[in-house]
Amino acid sequence: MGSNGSEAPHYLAPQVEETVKIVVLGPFGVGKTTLVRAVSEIKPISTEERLTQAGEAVDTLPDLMDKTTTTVALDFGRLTLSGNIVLYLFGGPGQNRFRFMIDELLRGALGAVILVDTARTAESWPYMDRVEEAGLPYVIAVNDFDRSPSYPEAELRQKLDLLPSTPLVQCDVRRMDSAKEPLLALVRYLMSRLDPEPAS
Ligand SMILES: Nc1nc2c(ncn2[C@@H]2O[C@H](COP(=O)(O)OP(=O)(O)OP(=O)(O)O)[C@@H](O)[C@H]2O)c(=O)[nH]1
Ligand SMILES: [Mg+2]
Repeated sequence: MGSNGSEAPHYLAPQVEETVKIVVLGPFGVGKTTLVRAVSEIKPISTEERLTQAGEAVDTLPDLMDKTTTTVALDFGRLTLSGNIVLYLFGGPGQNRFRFMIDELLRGALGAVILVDTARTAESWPYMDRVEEAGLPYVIAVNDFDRSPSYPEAELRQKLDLLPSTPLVQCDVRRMDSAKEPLLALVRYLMSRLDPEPAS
C-alpha cells in the first residue's frame, strides 16, 4: 500500500495514511454500479448509458426488468475506513464490448472484488482469470438476488474453483452496510498477505 504521509491531498482527512485502489468487476448487471453507489462517501461518478432495443441481442439480462442503463466506462467512488485507510473504488463495465477498459482499471490496483450471481456463476470466471493474470488478489462477493439459488459455501467454492484462502462473502449490494462487507474482507485479505503471521 502506498503511504500518503504529508503529501495527502487537502481534501482528505489529515490522518489518512493509506490509499488503496480497488476494482469491482463482474458480469453484466451483477450489481457493480449499485455497490459503488451504495458505499461511496462522495457523489459517485458513473458512466451510464441507456440500454437500447438494438442491444438486446447481445445484452442478455434475464429477470432484471428495472435495469435500464449499463456502464460504458467505469464507476468511481471513495470510502474511508477507520479514519486512516481510503479506498478508491473503480467499478468496471460488464458488457463484452467494453472489456478493454478492464485492463486499464486494473493498473495500479491492489485488489479486486468480483461479484457473482449464483444463477450464472460461470459468467464471473473470465473476470477471475483476468485478475489472476494481473497477479492481483481478489475476493468473491455473491450478490444475493432473490431469484437466484443458494448454495452451501463449499459447493459454491467448488463451482468457482476457489483457493481455500480466497475470501467468499455474501452481500446485498443495495444496502450500504452489506455492500461494505466484501471491501472490508478484501482489505483484511490484503493485510494478511502483507503480514501473514502478525506478532501476537
Ligand atoms: N433483486 C435484487 N436486485 C438487485 C440486487 N442488486 C442489484 N439489483 C438490481 O440489479 C441491477 C444491477 O444493476 P447495476 O448495478 O447497474 O449492475 P452492473 O453490474 O453495474 O451492470 P453493468 O454495468 O451494466 O454491467 C439493478 O437494477 C439493481 O437494482 C439485489 O441484490 N437483489
Ligand atoms: Mg455498471
